[in-house]
Amino acid sequence: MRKRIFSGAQPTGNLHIGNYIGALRNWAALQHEYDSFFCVVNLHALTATQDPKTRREKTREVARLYLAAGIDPKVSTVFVQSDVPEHTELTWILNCVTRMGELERMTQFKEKARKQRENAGVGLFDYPVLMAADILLYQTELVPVGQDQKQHLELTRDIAMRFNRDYGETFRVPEPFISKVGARILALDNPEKKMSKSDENVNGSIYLTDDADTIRRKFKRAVTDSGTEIRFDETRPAITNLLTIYQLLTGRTREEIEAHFEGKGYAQLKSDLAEATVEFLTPFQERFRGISDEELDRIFAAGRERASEVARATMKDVRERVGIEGARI
Ligand code: ATP
Ligand code: LTN
Repeated sequence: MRKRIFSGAQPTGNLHIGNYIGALRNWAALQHEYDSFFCVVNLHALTATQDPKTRREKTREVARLYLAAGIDPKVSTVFVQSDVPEHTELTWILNCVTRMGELERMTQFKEKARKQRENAGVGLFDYPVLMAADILLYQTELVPVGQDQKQHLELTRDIAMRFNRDYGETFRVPEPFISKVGARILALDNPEKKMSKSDENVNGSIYLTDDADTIRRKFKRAVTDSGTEIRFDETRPAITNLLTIYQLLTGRTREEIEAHFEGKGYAQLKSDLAEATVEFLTPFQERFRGISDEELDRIFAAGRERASEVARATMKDVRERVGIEGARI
């Protein structure tokens, strides 16, 4: 049997090139090697404020972006989290083996709750447990994600190991897959933060649906470091970020890129980067627009069926392990 991968993105905001480079790109590359599950995590999106209509539309949009990024529904299972109720059922059971202290240490929760601790939703606090349930339900081997999800993956592993210790071998303990280059693309307006779809400043991100003029304008405004040399240099995060985007969208090597920009200025880098991004996103957006509603419905229906099959088998085992199989046998 092929080893499994599972990953997902939230249908909140607009997906950006950071999401593509850090996640979607790797999913598409790994799908031929692994039995792959790609989920639109709309239950996670409930932790963000969003009206139901937008949530519904974004769920479909995110799935279309998966497909545009090269995820092939004939090869991979593409589905919507809320279509498989086992995700929430397992979350409850895992809640009972997860500790408050573990969730309190999650940096994403700390950042998102900020000073609003008392008013933060319980869902936001519990978010990593739902994520653990997503992963463990499918007996996942590998989870391709960006750097920001590393801590959540470590928690998932701890929960799996604790459950296995207390109730017997039930879950496969997953490994993160975080690529060495591009796992943390930085915001264009502030290289101290990651590019984020919940950032209110839209100029910090290149969205996968941005048009050519918007892309050119955003890169033109991008913050740069002091100095003039254009090369990969850890001590100059802004330039290195722009070069990394260029590297991963064009597929050129670092040496080629540094040679290409030798003696050139920041303006040239920004304009070449904008053109490379437009060149990449033009066919991407054509694929995105080319997916009909009917096709998407068929993909979701097939995905739901395949995902449910695996999720039900895991839940049957889990229910027995914890002794709640009851009348459902
Ligand atoms: P938000 O910033 O609003 O929390 P997000 O941009 O992190 O959202 P998610 O849906 O939570 O979006 O993430 C989808 C995937 O993209 C995850 O695997 C995440 O690690 C990855 N990712 C998100 N931002 C970046 C980034 N700036 N660079 C690389 N990968 C990223
Ligand atoms: N928390 C993730 C999204 C996510 C996920 C998952 C990623 C939810 N469930 C399972 C990998 C595996 C994020 O990117 N913010």
